[in-house]
Amino acid sequence: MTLFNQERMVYVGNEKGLKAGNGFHYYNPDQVVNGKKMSEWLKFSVAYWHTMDQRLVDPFGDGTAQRPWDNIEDPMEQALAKVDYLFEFLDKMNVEYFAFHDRDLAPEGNTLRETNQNLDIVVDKIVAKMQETGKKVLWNTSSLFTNPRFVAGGATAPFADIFAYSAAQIKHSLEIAKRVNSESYVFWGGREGYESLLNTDMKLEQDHIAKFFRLAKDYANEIGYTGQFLLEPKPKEPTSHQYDTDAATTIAFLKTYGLEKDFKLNLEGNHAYLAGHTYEHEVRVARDAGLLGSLDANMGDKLIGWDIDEFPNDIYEATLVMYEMLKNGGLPTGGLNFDSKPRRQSFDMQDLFFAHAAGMDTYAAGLLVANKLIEDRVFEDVLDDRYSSFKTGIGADFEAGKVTFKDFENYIIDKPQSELIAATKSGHLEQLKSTLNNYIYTVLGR
Ligand code: XUL
Ligand code: CO
Repeated sequence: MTLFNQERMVYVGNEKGLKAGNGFHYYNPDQVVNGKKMSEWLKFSVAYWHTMDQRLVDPFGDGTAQRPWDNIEDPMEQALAKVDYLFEFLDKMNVEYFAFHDRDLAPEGNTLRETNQNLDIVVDKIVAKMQETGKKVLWNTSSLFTNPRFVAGGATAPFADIFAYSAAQIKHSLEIAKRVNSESYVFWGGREGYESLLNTDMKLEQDHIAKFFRLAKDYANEIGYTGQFLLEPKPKEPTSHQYDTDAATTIAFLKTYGLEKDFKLNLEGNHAYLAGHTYEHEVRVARDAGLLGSLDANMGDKLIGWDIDEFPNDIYEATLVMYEMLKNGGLPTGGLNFDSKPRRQSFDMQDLFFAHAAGMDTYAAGLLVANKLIEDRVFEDVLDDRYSSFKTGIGADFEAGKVTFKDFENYIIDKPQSELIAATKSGHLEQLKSTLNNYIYTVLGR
């Protein structure tokens, strides 16, 4: 069985030409960057739901892609064949990890018991393939949003039976996480939000989902599953108001309910756009809180208002996100999961291959540039200078906790405007952006 007429992807650099398609141009897995191999910094992961299951639908049209396994009529046979294709794809792409929802893997039955039985058959095969190949699961998750029973949410549903179903479904998913040794376990609250306050008890729903998360963690502890729990923020789509709107909201939720020791964040590029933030902003917020877990590496489109899950190709964004990742000391239990799909007009099987390569090269290039920026202390020196007035005088006294509002008043009250203006400095942003561009050109031009 072969997916592509393509050879296994290896690093070729740019010596044989600049046109993409014949190997990685920047992703060189064994190249050492700041003491670690690129493959250790960049734990790339293939998303089962996109790469195996997506047919490239958009909100106005059916899928355009046809996959070879679509021709297998029996749903379980098809589900089992997809596992073979996935492992071949991982091997050809030289990607070590994958990620999945429970429902990506196998068809549902009429009861949860039947559904679990279908799922377990496929998981058995996945476990065997993992042992054979050494491939790993970055994270798994559970779909509490696709089936109509989740019309009003799963863990925030106003219906106790649906809440019960959700809890039982996650229980089984955690058992799978233990079996496949997932490095993290993700919750994306697809329908955990609301459309209108007119029929929503927001406080009750949030209390419920917080208790749900606590029960999930308790069960993980009970069965000895030690992967990192992650919440994945998104501001809207499908509900108008998702409870996990952005990194800051999600951190506030975790702290409100005392869950911050057990959860970190999985941050996605396109979700940041939808929240009106840059990707690097979201990653910075999580890093500053010590809660950066993993990255769903994709990007949005400023011209389109919905979540398009585009494969990353923006070197500027990738550089700034990799800067945050390096400053975080890496992502101990996380990686870069391509929650991404080719464009609707890129429907060939080969496009799956090109799309992943584009994403991997973009982040590899971003890593190289970010590492050089840090080596040269480009932003660090700027920040040291910009905040230097807090290192001496009144600023240092304030930092040491020695200054009251009265002291500030005494200190400042007679200073003339000219001295206050003299205390400010230019931010030199254009020069700094030009420096950033120079680093991108120069590091990648080598
Ligand atoms: C949806 C999304 C999900 C999560 C996993 O926008 O990002 O695919 O990553 O449920
Ligand atoms: Co995602």
